[in-house]
Amino acid sequence: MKIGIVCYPTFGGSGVVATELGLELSKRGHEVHFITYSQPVRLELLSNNVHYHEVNVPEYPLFHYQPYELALSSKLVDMAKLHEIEVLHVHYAIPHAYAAYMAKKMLKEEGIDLPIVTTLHGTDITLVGSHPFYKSAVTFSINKSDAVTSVSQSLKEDTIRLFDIKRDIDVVPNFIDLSKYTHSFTDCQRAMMANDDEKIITHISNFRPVKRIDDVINIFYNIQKEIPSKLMMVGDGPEKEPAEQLCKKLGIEDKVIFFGKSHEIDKILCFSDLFLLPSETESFGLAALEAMACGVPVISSNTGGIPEVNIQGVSGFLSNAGDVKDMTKNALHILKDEDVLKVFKSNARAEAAQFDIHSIVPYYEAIYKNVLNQLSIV
Ligand code: GMT
Repeated sequence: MKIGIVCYPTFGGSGVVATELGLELSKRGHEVHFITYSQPVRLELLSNNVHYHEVNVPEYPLFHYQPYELALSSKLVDMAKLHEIEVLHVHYAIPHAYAAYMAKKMLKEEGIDLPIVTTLHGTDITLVGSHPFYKSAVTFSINKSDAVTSVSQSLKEDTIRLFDIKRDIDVVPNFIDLSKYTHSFTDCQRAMMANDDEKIITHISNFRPVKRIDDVINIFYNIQKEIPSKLMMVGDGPEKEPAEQLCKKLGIEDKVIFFGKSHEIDKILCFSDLFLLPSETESFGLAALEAMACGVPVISSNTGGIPEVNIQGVSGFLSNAGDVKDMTKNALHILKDEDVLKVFKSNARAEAAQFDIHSIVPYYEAIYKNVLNQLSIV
């Protein structure tokens, strides 16, 4: 199949999932065309089967807001015609599903049918999409897609609760290529980060308020009072600077390393003992899954789709968002006893195996085939 993929090319989970999906589809013999405003961060190798088309938005002083959706839908029309793209898979409803619908309509005028598959990722529904300023357009774009998927059951339920949805939503969970996370402990450069007697705790995110970064720091503050430990903070965003200030205020700045954005999260995770994800809401929690794939247990909140990934008492523990005390207690339970830690590490990896890329990607292929079959029926 010739598949177009639209996504945010940044470090966010939706862009990572879209990129990994495209790469896997190309390995399975499909021709994949990424159409985005810059090269997706995890798209390093282009090949015969993987193409990248940049969407450019010319600056014009009349516009207070440059019309990205317009440029994207024009580019989608041009690329669909030039490369005979058969299916368009858009990740993150805003504005991708909307631009895709416009492209579909324009192509229809020329006698070309282009089915649209929309994958909902989380904030496009729970935080941004349900805002009254966007809601009508998001509802319309979801209802007009030929197939809609959500990355967790919880997100599907949120979508049905928040919008007037008139069509089915298939749950296709996020996935991970386990073979990329198979470092043995000796490959890891642990000694550069911590002493042998110190535990390594890690958090990875885009440092937005929804991630509750203060909770990450406060949980670590409590842990390090009882167990020698270091905190690895990976990523960047608006809450990073306040977090650095909080570490200073608490006198733990020597124990916390802020890496910024990293292309090597697997290397950081491979020497980690515990992962913290106390988010206010999280439709799936891809970062938790990546940690688990590296054999790192997870202390998280119990919101959204996290309980579908992190299993209570097995791969880690879940608490109410904001319950720093309970999260600290659970973290100490795992970290204080080497035997307990070993069991949680092994469980985390075993749970992650359910989300192996090779089991999940065929669901998307089936959805593409289905929307193409529907075209031939009509
Ligand atoms: O977490 C973010 O703020 C980024 C956002 C995104 O769009 O990349 O993540 C969402 O999609 C990820 C991939 O499906 C999910 O793993 C995250 O849980 C989800 N974030 C939220 O729901 C807050």
